[in-house]
Amino acid sequence: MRSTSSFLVVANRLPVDRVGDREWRRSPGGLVTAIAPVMQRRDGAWLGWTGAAGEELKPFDHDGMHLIPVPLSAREVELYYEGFSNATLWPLYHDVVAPPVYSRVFWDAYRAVNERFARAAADVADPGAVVWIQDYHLQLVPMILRRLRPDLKIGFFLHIPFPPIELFCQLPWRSEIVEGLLGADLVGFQRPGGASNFLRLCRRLLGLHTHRNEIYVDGRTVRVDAFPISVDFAEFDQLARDPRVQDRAKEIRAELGDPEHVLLGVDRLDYTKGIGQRLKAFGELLDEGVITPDEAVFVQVATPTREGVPAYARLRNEIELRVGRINGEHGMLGRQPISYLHQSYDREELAALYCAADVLVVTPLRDGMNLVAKEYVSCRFDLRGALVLSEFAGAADELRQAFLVNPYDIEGMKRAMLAAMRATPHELARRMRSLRRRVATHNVDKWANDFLSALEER
Ligand code: GDG
Repeated sequence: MRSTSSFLVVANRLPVDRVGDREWRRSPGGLVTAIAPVMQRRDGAWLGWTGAAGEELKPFDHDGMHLIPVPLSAREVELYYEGFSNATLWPLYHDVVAPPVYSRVFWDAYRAVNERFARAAADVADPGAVVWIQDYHLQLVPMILRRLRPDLKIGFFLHIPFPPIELFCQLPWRSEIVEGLLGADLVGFQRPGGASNFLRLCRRLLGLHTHRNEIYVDGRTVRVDAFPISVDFAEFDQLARDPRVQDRAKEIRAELGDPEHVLLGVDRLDYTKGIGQRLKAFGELLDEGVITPDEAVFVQVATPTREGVPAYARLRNEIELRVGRINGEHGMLGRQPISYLHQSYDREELAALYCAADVLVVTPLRDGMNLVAKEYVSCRFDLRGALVLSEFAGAADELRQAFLVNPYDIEGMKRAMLAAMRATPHELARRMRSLRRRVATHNVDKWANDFLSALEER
């Protein structure tokens, strides 16, 4: 087996999930789909955690990818992953929509784990290799790795928003994080706003000199830019055209009682996603009699996530209380206005749900991009279906023909849901055609190629 590689991806998780005790399956999702071909072409390797605490595995090959496990103890999962990553950085970077926890114990674990990832990468990178580090879990890796291996080309991409300086500066370890990121040659963000927040922070907090989208630090320049991530348009388009998926979509509508309008939400059960706000808006439309439960049904898939973090357990209770109230007040025997599913589904079922839905409601309070919105658009080859989309999702920069909403404005959301339900087929087709053009030409391959070409130009 190879011991070094010329292309490395470093991410919190390996791109595989366990099936049974010994088998692995490639994780669903665009990131793996986009990067796998590059890995195969360049004989690359992927470093990350397997998802099981305390597990120490040797490197292995799966599905044409060379995978290098980085171990985490149960305590590190609690402090670095659930703690600093998901109870500190996640809320801080999402506009502080939940209060971030600032804990020195979390921070110490975050630093130690970042050091381990950096050392693991340094050990397996060929001279001059390209290393692509992913996301908020690993923001210290670029600088640690640069100190160990100044010969490498290092790129970093942040999948979540980068907050304005006024919020970021709450973080007791703000300078360390910024210095960590500055170890990269290229730092990529989802939106131009994230890139400019970071540039401003470098000037104001560290007094660095910047020119356009470059930062001068220790005799090097670091380039900062926006690279909006996307989905595999062709794959979703093809999946949606599959007669089995189309049949299943019809079946779903029948199971829901063939209402006039099916509204759909698909999210991890996360407090940034605005699930409560959209259900409140839908509930008020029912309360006011503007829509009836015969006419419109809301399907909310809320995939279980981060259940070890207390804020997520609280959110689950709040959402389930709200669903219970609305269904209790407006349901009938055997018919409920909200179908709430705290489960995850395979891709075919997800595509069938997208095809069955007249309106996809995506209302995050803040979201790096939101791939669900782009997946829905990719599935609607029939040019039907409306997208209600929060202006606080990165996707709103590109998907201008959606029904754009402010998720804090409940009246505005009610109006947008109604407008989406009542739009003429002609208007829906016009909007969907334009949305599809954008996603088809800006798919996940383009994202990966744009980032890697920019990195290699350095
Ligand atoms: C982060 C950023 C950014 C969901 N339920 C099921 C399922 N999913 C899949 C969706 C979609 C993915 O999970 C969710 O992606 P999002 O982009 O919507 O949101 P995050 O998980 O928060 O992702 C986000 C993204 O990173 C990429 O950079 O866009 O802003 O927060 O692909 O389809 N997939 C399956 N079953 C489910 O039940 N198979």
